[in-house]
Amino acid sequence: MHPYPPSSPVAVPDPAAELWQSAVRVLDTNWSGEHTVPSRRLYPHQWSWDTAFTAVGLAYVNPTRAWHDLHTLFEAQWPDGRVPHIVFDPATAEDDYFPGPGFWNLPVLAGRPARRSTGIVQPPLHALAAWEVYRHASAHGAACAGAARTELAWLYPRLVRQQEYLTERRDAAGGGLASIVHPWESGLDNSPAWDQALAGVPADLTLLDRHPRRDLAVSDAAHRPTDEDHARYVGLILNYRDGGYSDTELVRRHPFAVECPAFNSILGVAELALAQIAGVLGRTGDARRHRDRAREITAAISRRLWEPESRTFRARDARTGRLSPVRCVSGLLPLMLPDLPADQVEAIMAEARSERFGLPAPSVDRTDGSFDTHRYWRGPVWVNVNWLLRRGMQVHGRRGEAEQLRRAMLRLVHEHGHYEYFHPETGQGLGAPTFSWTAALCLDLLADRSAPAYARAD
Ligand code: 2M8
Repeated sequence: MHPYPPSSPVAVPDPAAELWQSAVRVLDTNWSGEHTVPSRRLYPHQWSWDTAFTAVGLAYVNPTRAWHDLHTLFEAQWPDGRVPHIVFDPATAEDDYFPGPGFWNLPVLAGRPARRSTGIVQPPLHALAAWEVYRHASAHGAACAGAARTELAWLYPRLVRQQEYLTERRDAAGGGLASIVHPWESGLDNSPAWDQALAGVPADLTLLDRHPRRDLAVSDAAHRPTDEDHARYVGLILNYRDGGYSDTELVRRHPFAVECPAFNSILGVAELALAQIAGVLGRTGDARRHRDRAREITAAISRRLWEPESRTFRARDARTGRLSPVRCVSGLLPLMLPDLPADQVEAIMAEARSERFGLPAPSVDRTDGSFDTHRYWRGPVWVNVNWLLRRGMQVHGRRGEAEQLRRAMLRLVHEHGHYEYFHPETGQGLGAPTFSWTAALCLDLLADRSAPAYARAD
């Protein structure tokens, strides 16, 4: 075991104290000895965007561990800049999680990191997380700020390479946005936002005989993706893997390439966080360049992912140019971008308050035929995306709704526990019961520091 002591209890007033302490216990339980896992049974390795969300909460109770988690993730960064969506724990058996390291069968690349990983990515939330951990440390005196600045200096060039990989190699359609090559890259795995694009991907069920599902051994099948979708997921990995994880000519060579509004909004927010980090590191020119990039990404989202008839943001199939017909929570997340045109900000706020969503927002429009109260990203409420939505409300000065959402999330977790996701009508906890990002973000919501309202880039 790594020698970190358990996180120190922090005195906070009731009734928040009970919730705070339970969140800290979840984070301690999910410490593997080398990194934080999302949950012990279902997800026994280190996940990419989970690491970022978890760091935001660890900043309050164990900042050393927050930096350590970011380090272990970025130590597995590929030479081309991609940060893998899972870094495998060598102490965990191959068949404890599917698809494990053997299945990914990484190519030998010059300078490839020693740790075994997957070859796909997840939303690049790490610059924002690093900025939040630094911001917290810098409020605790010069010594803390100095140590945190050293961490930022180590991470900064790696975070920049992560952005370059996504903006250069993943711009499959050439329109200025990154494409995901697998639904898992969105983090919103089985969202109906991918159904139209996935319809063209063969669902070869014989793949499941050769590669049995592991998730169904530890969770309810009614909550997880269907076998058909799972077979498509496996087939997509095989195609990408057998192409050497190359991103050249993706649209021609790979059957799934989609521009997700949430993924690209996070890409834009990462540039704004990098601008702040560059400022702390005294890199004024770089800070300006990051702000320009954020503005360009925002403009591309506004232009390419906006569906004018419904006045909503949708996922766009990079191969066909078609927008997804389903309204999903991912379409609300461009709100995080401070330079989003006012008209689109208003439309997102109206959508979030409407009967289709409401606060906290379910993962899918409640009135859509694909809405499913139990199945993972096809209806349930997730704390992480609502936390991002709340940041968007803060960025645009929507204090009333941001506070309403904060209270709704805390009530959900207080009443039901630190679950992975929640029934969108009853609030019942679903999925893994002691889930890291729910606990970590709960700490941030309890502390309720006002998020930095990134100034409009000028
Ligand atoms: C879920 O995804 C993994 C695959 O990456 C899975 O279903 O096995 C998603 O909720 C994803 O967003 C999350 O990062 C991961 C670990 O919590 O679980």
